[in-house]
Amino acid sequence: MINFLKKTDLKINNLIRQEFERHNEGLNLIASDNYTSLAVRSAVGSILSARYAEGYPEKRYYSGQQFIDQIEKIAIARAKKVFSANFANVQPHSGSQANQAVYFALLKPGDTVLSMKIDQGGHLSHGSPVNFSGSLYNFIFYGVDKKTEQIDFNEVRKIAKSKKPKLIIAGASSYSRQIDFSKFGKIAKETGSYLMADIAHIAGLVAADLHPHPFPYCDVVTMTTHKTLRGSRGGLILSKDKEIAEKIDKAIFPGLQGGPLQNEIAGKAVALKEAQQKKFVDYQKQVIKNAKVLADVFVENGFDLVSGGTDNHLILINLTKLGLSGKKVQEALELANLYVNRNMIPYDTRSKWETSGVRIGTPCVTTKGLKEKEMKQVASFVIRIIKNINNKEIRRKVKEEVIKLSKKFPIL
Ligand code: DSN
Repeated sequence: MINFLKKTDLKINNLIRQEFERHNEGLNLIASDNYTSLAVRSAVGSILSARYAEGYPEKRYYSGQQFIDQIEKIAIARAKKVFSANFANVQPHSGSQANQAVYFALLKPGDTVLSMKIDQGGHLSHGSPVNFSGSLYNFIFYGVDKKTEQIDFNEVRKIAKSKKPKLIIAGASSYSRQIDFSKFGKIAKETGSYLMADIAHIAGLVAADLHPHPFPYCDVVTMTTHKTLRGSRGGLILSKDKEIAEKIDKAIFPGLQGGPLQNEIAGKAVALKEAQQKKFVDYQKQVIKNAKVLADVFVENGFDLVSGGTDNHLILINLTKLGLSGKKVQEALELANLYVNRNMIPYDTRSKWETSGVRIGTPCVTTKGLKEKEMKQVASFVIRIIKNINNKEIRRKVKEEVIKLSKKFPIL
């Protein structure tokens, strides 16, 4: 495939090649990234992108959909099976559009929604004032307990009881602990609210039964398919009741989107088949083990982790006592080919741009094949850079070691 590109567009071809090499000479520790299988990539790069297919299987606007329909039906069936859902919509182009569709289906502008504070683990599309969600709906927030840095269910219940939100959102983009959907479910029942789980980050762990499932506690579940789930880029919406599922289908099309990305849907179907295999479960177990090794080594070396550790695929380092910003650490690590993202920590005193934390995740390096032994090395690379933040010689040495390690585990 790449040979066609080389002939047609050398510039783009070279940039793709360089990006490929960057992955083989570095370690991607960004918690939301992952590498799909070549099978998923083949589906995504296939002829399927040629077609418009507005509508749903058996109810399309254009002819010639017999194979497209079968692919989408398989994706739907697999999504329902993997996540024990009654209904699935596999068409959202992204996680943000999946969330948008749920709001459009269940809410009216101005309705109250209770979600996790963005700077304590929540997501932009969970009510940030600079996002459509925060401008159209009345978002109110719960946070984490100051001491445990874990979700404070007393606070969730208290706010929910006094404000009676139409929707409660359980889900986060930088939270290293298990989310107790049953507790959220109880609260939502008490207050007559809809409950939505956004499992974008943990979808792979849920699929492998290594994190509690959001059903039967939630009415609706959204996710992206390209993070821990290791599928093509896109979103997915699951629901429990027919009435809600029908509203969501209408919200996606014709409400918000036009033609679905059938190539990405095929990639989702392939990933959902892979998610039912034992080696996927083994991979997810390793993702968690690797994150725990990182957490242990950081704690042994005197680092503060938000909530003290991890139950999932990520850790959040609190840099406050080191007097460093997340931005400074992210940039120093990048110079040694170690990729992380700066992240706010609960009750952060620095801005979103600077932050007092960095988020480190294990999905990519685990897909590459790194295990506990190598994760100890990875932790020591990060620690050496942070502890010698301005030392160019140490950075040069670490970079050499990173390249050596990464090259032992090439991506496909
Ligand atoms: N950008 C994703 C993340 O890094 O968590 C969320 O959309």
